[in-house]
Amino acid sequence: QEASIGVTGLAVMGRNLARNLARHGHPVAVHNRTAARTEELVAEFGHEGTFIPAKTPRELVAALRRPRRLIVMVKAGAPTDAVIAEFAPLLEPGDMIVDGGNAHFSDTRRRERWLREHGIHFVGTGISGGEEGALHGPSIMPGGSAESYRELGPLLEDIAAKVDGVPCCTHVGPDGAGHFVKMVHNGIEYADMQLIGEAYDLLRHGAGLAPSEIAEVFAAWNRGRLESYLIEITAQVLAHTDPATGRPFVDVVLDRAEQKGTGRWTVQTALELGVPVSGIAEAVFARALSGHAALRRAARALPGPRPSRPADAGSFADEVEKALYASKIVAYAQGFHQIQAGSAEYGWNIDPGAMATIWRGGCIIRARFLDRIRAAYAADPATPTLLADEYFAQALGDAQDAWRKVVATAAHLGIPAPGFATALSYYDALRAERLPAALTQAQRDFFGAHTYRRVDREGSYHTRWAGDRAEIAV
Ligand code: NBP
Repeated sequence: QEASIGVTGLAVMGRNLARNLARHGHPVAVHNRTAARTEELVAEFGHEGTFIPAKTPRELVAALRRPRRLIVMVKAGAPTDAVIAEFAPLLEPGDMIVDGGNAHFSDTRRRERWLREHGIHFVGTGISGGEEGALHGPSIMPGGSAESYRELGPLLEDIAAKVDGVPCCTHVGPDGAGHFVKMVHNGIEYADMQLIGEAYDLLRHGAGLAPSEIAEVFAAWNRGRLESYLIEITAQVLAHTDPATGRPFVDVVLDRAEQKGTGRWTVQTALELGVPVSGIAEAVFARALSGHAALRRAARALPGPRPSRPADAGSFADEVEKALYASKIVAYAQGFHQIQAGSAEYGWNIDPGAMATIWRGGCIIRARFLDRIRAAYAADPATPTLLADEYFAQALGDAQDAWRKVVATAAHLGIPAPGFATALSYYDALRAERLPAALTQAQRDFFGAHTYRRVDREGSYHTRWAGDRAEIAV
């Protein structure tokens, strides 16, 4: 029997994707550098569907029906290049290599270009949802040629998560578009987690609630407009007691958040594109700060404010909910701005509303909220910012008093809330009639003759600051 598709790289992700494919009735050829993993998979889960084990890349390729479809699920970076170099000579024009790892989109662009010269479709694909998603239905973001999607799409849509019967998978755009969008997805995930962390911190150390009480607050929020996977698991984590000590679990975990790099890539790319993703940046920096043990130790004795408490924990929790919702709108709006900017820069023609649609299920940032983003782009596909959408503008307007109060309270109590604060600043900066950028540009002209433009006339000007201060047109 010929396999519909092959998977090489059978660690947690590859193994679960292969099982997902087999469970959906697709005969799947499986291969791993270390053959023991292949044997384990077949021995343990062989009953779930048709697995065709392969000991070598050549055997794997021989098991595939044409055009061949091969998913590579190995560690991102050099291992991906090594695997591509191994398989490419065994493939024929028209065959497809799907890289489901977390590759940097610029690597994907390079690999796509190279394989295209050999007639092979390279489909850099973002896959979100972790281990469980891979098995039960991830959110899938394939890039590559439209032609390859015609062959691959039905298979990928079959194993993707479904929301209201709609698969969480669509063709994102050419070459690196899929991995770019997956990168921004992860960046948004960083921002969302940071905002949730700040909400928790404010309720814990601002309102003095216990983790179990905060768990209830999050569980209640999860029944409202904040309903999402991240809020749901936050409630579960906060309700959990450490079996060894009987203490709240969150209190026995070292307060040092690690990162694998996709958040950092998002910010690096945003800097290059000139897109202000301040929410994602603050989240990446907050994780970095948490890890600087010596820095934190050195600063521990710095004075803080005199202790005081928000009067009423109940109404403060409502205000924090509003601040969280508003800040989340801003963080997502910034992420979607980056997607639109990347799409314009690389000519990908990405439909941002379609991204919101495929993130509604399967992935880590899945949320009811994404339906609102989908609707906003449906109403105005070319909108420069989600904040201008009628629903979001109203939600921000309704939240703003509470949002301001929460940011002020955080400052007053000495509780860091960089995510809430930067989101509010972004909101106020976009609203502002005039920005102090006028002064910045005047300073640039003063020290570097960088020129400026005027509000009342066309053209570029320079003032002779060091001399007679006369203005000259340049
Ligand atoms: P890992 O990222 O831990 O990679 C392990 C796999 O890579 C094994 O199959 C290993 O083979 C193979 N491999 C390595 Br390492 N070097 C190789 C080489 N030179 N040649 C051939 N194979 C090589 O696995 P994972 O956690 O399943 O993730 C797979 C990909 O999916 C990664 O890119 C990851 O970033 C991405 N991803 C992961 C998650 C998640 O939740 N874990 C979610 C979304 C995306 P071996 O068995 O012989 O050592």
